[in-house]
Amino acid sequence: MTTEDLRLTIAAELERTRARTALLTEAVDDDDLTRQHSPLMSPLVWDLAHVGNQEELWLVRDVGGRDPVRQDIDELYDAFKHARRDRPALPLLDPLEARAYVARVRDKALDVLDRVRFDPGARLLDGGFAFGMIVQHEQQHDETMLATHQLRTGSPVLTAPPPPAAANAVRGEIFIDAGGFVMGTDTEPWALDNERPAHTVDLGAFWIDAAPTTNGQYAAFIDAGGYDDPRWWSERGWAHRQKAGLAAPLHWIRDRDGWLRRRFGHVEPVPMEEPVVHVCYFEAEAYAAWAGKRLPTEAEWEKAARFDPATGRSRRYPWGDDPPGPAHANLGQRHLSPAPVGAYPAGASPLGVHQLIGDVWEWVSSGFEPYPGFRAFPYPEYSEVFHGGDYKVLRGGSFGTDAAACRGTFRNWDHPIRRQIFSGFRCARDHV
Ligand code: AVJ
Ligand code: FE
Repeated sequence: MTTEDLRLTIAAELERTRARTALLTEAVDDDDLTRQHSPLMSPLVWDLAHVGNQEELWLVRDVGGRDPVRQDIDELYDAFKHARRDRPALPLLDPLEARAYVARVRDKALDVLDRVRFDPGARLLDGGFAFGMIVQHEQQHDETMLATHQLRTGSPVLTAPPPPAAANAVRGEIFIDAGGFVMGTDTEPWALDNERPAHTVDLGAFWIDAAPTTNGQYAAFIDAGGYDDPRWWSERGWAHRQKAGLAAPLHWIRDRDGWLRRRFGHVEPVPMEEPVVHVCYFEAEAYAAWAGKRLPTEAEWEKAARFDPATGRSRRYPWGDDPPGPAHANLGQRHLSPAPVGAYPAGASPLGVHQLIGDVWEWVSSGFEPYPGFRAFPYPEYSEVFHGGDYKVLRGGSFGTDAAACRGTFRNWDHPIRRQIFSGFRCARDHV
């Protein structure tokens, strides 16, 4: 790509991303923007100004070397200074001020983009990385804001066409033979520090489900008394299940003749062919044990998603190296729910594993730890400070994840009790 093409690509990505942010923050009134919809989430107006503040810090001040726009508010929008539950009480910018602030920062960032030289010697700019990082950061907060929308009560404000139907439901397991594969990347230009470096991992043979666990399968676990049987739960999982009173995925409602769910303000029957969403790690782990299986490790998940047995290469995505299109995966808030299993045959891996990318984030059994040779870049607060903490990895992105923030190598993480995120899972088992 020429420098001019890179500039145009970045400008288009920044603009496309800001349109999503605008949609999520203009769909509700000022009261909904400034109130807290859950103690787990920031007020939407905090996410909005925080996105602008990160853009100011990295693109305007660091890359551009420009004077600060609003240095006085850095502290308010530093995620490490104030817990989410405390953010509504801060003297935040109001919606009008926040919108003006992010627009002012964007003007300056675009001016920096016009003049910047993408010197391959400057690691922060190589391949446009700093801009890519800021695009991904905003998209990640957009997904967080979408989760806040899901927690908001009241009538629906977001609309999108339903996801595609499945011509053939996908069932069963896929065998992945023993052998090494390359995990992580050195070449993906916008890959974040935790996806690097590429390294070979040797794995034994295993089986992995061809599709994520569906609502129907999960409902069978509930019907079988899975939530009341400590045999299926880890010790921590059972303690949490008891304390939190877990009995079904978040947003499910028991009805006389089945299950309903609340989805972005709509109440509807739970679609049994869709991947289950809004379950925590402990619920995923319990379901897998009940099914006589286990969760895949992070390496197993990535091998299933990227390894091409014909070439021995690791692909960027299950379907190949092309960026995600609408036929490959349910990404980018194009739809406001996961799609039924089998809805994306064009997105399957060479071995026939479906819907690894998009639909639901998939809990894996691994904790969030650095790859061998990891180096924090460009700042330890993105990944490094979370290593060794109480976090489980999630892979593959959800219907609310943008393609810019999703790859075969992309790593997300959260506390094992969290389920307000768009989290589901698929099962695996040893080959015996
Ligand atoms: C990688 C999704 C866990 O949302 O906390 C946003 C991404 N980092 N701002 C998060 C992130 C800084 C992060 N996750
Ligand atoms: Fe952030």
